[in-house]
Amino acid sequence: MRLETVEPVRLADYRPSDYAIDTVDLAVAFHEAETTVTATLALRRRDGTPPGAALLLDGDDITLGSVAIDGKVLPPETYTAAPEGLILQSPPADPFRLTLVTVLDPAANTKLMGLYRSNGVWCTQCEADGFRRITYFLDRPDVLSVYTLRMEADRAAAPVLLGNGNRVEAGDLPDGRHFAVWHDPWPKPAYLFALVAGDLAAKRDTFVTASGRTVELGIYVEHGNEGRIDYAMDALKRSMRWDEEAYGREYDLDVFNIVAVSDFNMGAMENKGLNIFNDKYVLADPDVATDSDYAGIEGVIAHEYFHNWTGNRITCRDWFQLCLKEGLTVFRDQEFTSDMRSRPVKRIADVRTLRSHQFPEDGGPLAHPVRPDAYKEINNFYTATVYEKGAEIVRMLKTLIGDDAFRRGMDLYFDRHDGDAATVEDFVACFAEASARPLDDFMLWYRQAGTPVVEIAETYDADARTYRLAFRQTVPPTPGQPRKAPMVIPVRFGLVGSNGADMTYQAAEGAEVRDDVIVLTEARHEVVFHGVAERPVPSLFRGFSAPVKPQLQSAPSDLTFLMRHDSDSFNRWQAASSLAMTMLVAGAEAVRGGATPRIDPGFLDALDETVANPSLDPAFRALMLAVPGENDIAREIGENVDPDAIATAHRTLRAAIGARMETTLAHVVSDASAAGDGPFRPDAAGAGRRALVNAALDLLSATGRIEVLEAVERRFDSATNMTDRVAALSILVHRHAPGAAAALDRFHARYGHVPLVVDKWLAVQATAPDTGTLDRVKALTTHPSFSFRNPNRTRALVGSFANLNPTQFARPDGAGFGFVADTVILLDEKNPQVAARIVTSFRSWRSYEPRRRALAEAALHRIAAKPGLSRDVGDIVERTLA
Ligand code: B3K
Ligand code: ZN
Repeated sequence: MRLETVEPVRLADYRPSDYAIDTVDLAVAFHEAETTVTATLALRRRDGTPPGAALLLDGDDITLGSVAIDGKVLPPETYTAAPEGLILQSPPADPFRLTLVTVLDPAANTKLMGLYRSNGVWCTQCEADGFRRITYFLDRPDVLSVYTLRMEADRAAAPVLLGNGNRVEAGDLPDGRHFAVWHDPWPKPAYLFALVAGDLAAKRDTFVTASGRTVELGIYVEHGNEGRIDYAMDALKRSMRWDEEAYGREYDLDVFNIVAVSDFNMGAMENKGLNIFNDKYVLADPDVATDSDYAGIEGVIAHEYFHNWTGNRITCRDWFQLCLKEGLTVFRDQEFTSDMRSRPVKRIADVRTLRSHQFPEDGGPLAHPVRPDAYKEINNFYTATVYEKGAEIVRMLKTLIGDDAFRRGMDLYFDRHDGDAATVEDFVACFAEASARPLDDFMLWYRQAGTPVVEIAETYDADARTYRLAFRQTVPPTPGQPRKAPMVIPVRFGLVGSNGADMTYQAAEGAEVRDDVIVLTEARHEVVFHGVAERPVPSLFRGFSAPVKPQLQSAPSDLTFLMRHDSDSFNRWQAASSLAMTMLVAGAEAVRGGATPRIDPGFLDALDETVANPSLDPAFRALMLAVPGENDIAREIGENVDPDAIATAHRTLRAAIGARMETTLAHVVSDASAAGDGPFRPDAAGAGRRALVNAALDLLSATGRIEVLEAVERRFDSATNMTDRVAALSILVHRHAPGAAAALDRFHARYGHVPLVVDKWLAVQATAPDTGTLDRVKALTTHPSFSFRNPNRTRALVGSFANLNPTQFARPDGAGFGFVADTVILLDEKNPQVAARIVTSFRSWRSYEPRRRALAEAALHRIAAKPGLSRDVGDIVERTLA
């Protein structure tokens, strides 16, 4: 495919479909060799469609059996059928029933879109455009229909038959076959359709809603995983309760099922009443899952469940509005986790993710607005920008209008748009109405790509007792958007006095200043605070109140002061992070010039004091110890990047922390072992304690002392949970401990039969920062535990290598780029969506130093030149090179 020839779909061209489909009746017959689907669609002209207007249905790789209208088979000359679409030239003027028979081969469907087989289980993935791989359809989110699904299969091969909605009938058929009928009363777009047929184990439970209805819950997994469902079930029930309490949203069907499958392109899918999950986000027990796996399960279960209202009951008019459901639902799952765990720790974690995933996207060739205005391949727009920046926009709305108006706006949204396929304008209008604040200027956040930079300068006038903050914002140019207008930026702030407490002031002018929020609306503001008793230390963008890059030339002493005293935990962490970043950027520069990086002893003192402070949450202390990563430093440097110099600076700082804080870190470790493990609990407190100890060990080992590595090896063998075991393994491998190779073998011997744990084994090896890694990764592609057919395995090995091993991916000889390009070319034949994701690891290629830049560019051109490249990969490569 030559991608230049693919016409983009444009938001400006949106118009409703000519026809509506009120009901869909599907009969699916599963057989080992093939699956037949008989779809009967009740079609009707929409108002304004002239009688006889041609009907164009979407298709993708469809093998058609027959077409009938109102029960009469159509002669072939009355329609045009191709794998990618069906055209009825002159359909009946009155409502009619169109019956389509299609024949599918799910086992051959390696794209994992539409109906496919995962480890013997038939399952579906229809978002964004997979339903058209099952039958011809108006496959767009604004066509809502009521679905009834009848499935029949061999009872032995597929004792479990699940669909959306409620099960209304089931029974036996001759020849060992059986059937089930599912009906979903809620009209929905095709992307929310799902079915599952297979031999699965289940755990059942019930949930009683606030209004007293009992909902049957089921979580289905492959046999052998029955013992790993409890945590997911608990997370589901907590999510259901939380949505009632926080948003007044109750569940609306008699059953809610979750199915975990092992081959899945992304995390999970919110199909109505039948969520289908990547098993990584369901299965857990302490022996196989880490604390971050548990947190991931809790967050994704909540996210998909919350979609029942934000996504399903209110869906999107078109795919440009994707952030309407995704940004909002990410915001809701973030809030859920904050309520379940620690709010500041969750906020820091989310901001780290935003910076590591969204900022590079926003600052590179793939930058796009949270609501894009054109796309060639919609599946490439399930991005950090749509999801994470989309969530930041909702958070800013809340900060701007306040908690109460935000809640009223949400209520209004649910009330007014229930059952609709809505737009971002519909959503924002509810908040403008609820708060009586016009939000037209705020809409820019949806339209303008790029991360705003906010430069800040401060002056204190002791005689006049005034304190001035001068703000200047610029939004960098991004593809297709050379010039930008100023954005509405809420700056949550405090003026911290010398006693560490927030100071009061008498008045503020120069911008809208409300309580603890300054609202910037212009390119420049000078905000003057009157009656300020002493020069304050400014604490700005508390809680990261806007997704921007603040630039304030703070004295290091101001930052260490905030590290110690800021009442806002996020900014305590941010102060440490900013100080470390300044040192790391200068350090990388020094290394390139042949000098040694300089470490600020004041930073080490403040860090030591914080980490030694037993009154602070261990999870927070662990985050304080996590200095910015190599990719973060590269992003900050921005151009002429040399990953090796960055890695050296990074290593030097971590070794300095390990050496200076040895006593404190050793105490952290010994206190924890004195306290003993106790029974494993995957809660925030337990996870925080483990995170702190593992961060301490990691830094102690950065000094390279052999006793530390020996202690880590003992810990590896005696660990009672996967968090500690894999943390130890990673230290051993990444620090080239003498026992590393043997530890890897012992790990595989113990867990080789648990695929999700094999992923950890693959990732630890793929992220080792040494020159032998590439050969090892290549060898692992032929290991019996690895398969390119499985997206989790592929991401664990190749994705980790490309995204989390900056020096080896960007080897100066280009072999890392070359390997990833080869993999993409190979994988594109089987699974274009997964391949396209991997190509995005090249998105920052222009910021490398010239030699690596040329090598990365050549690798990209090699992918682009592959004949028959998928639209998914072609689109990413084309935009990356543009
Ligand atoms: N809505 C799905 C993502 C679908 C991705 C399609 N390529 C999962 C989620 O965001 O909840
Ligand atoms: Zn989602």
